[in-house]
Amino acid sequence: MTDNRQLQKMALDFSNDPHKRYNILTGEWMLVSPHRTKRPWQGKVEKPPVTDRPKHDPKCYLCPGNVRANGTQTPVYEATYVFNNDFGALIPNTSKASYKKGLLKAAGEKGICRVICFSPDHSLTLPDMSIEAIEKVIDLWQSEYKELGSKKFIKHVQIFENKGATMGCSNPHPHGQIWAQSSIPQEVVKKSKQQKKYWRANNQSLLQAYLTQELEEKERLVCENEHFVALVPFWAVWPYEAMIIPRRHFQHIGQLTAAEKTAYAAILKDLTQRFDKVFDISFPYSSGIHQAPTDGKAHPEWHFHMAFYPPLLRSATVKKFMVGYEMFANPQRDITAEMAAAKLRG
Ligand code: H2U
Repeated sequence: MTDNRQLQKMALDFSNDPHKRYNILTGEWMLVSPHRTKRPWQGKVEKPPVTDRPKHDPKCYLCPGNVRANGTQTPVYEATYVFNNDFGALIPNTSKASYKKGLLKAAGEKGICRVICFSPDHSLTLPDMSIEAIEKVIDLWQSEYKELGSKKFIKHVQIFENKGATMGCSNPHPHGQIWAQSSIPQEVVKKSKQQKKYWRANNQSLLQAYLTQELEEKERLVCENEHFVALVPFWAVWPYEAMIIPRRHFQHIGQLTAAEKTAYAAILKDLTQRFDKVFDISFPYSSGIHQAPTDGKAHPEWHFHMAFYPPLLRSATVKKFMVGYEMFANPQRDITAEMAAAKLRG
């Protein structure tokens, strides 16, 4: 047998061989190049300056009692506070007309954008907050999903958080956003399609089956409690990408039991605390909740989950950029999902 044929017969070594991995939720492939972690340059390990933030910043528009850009006064709220984004990317009163001319297509998009303050305390981030305080954030996510989702023209409610200046976040006050819109955005369309296909063929949720396999294999698990598991998905593209999956199959945040709500708050705290320990800084990320669209249809295939995409790679100051090959071909990563999970577990 030639050397080449012998190589082809050998099993894949995830920790050394360049390989592709399949994302079961989107149906897309990504590239893993673990051998590159052995290259001599491992990046800087400097700590950025420690930023001590006051509990109340008179210049912060999200702090209780302060004034927003449009002159509205933020009330003296005690736990959470939500308001319509003054510069929303989507607005409710706009044309829904569609446009088609030759090959060119466009369509009006209606929506509502909101900003959610997680806490009146300017100095905190989610991992610093108590489980009880995080539960109040979940309460608000639930009521917003319900209220916005019940509007006839809203087909999808995207709840997310951009944390840290590295992620383009404009204000360190603990906050997240909601963009609700009149069509289903494309990441959700992809995930709906993949989950539906699996549900129809197996009468089981795709993520339920995936979670069962990950709980057996263990190497990508980060932390878990009675109702939720946090893991680095097999197909993760961001260095410390993670996903929170409920053990029970339910479609949306409105279906959490009281015990599940507490467990969800606890795992949010646990995972985000682990992130902060990776490089000993407040870890930047974008996180988002993926759940059933609010288009009035039943979505038995949907399995609620939350994804975290943190950009930091080698240190507090070395960030991964999705550029070059990743813009023109596929996402790619060097450290494997298994290495990242081991670091987050540790
Ligand atoms: P980020 O910091 O996550 O980008 O979000 C803050 C949002 O707050 C941003 O979308 C809004 C911005 O439009 N905002 C207001 O609604 N009112 C203000 O007075 C300032 C910022």
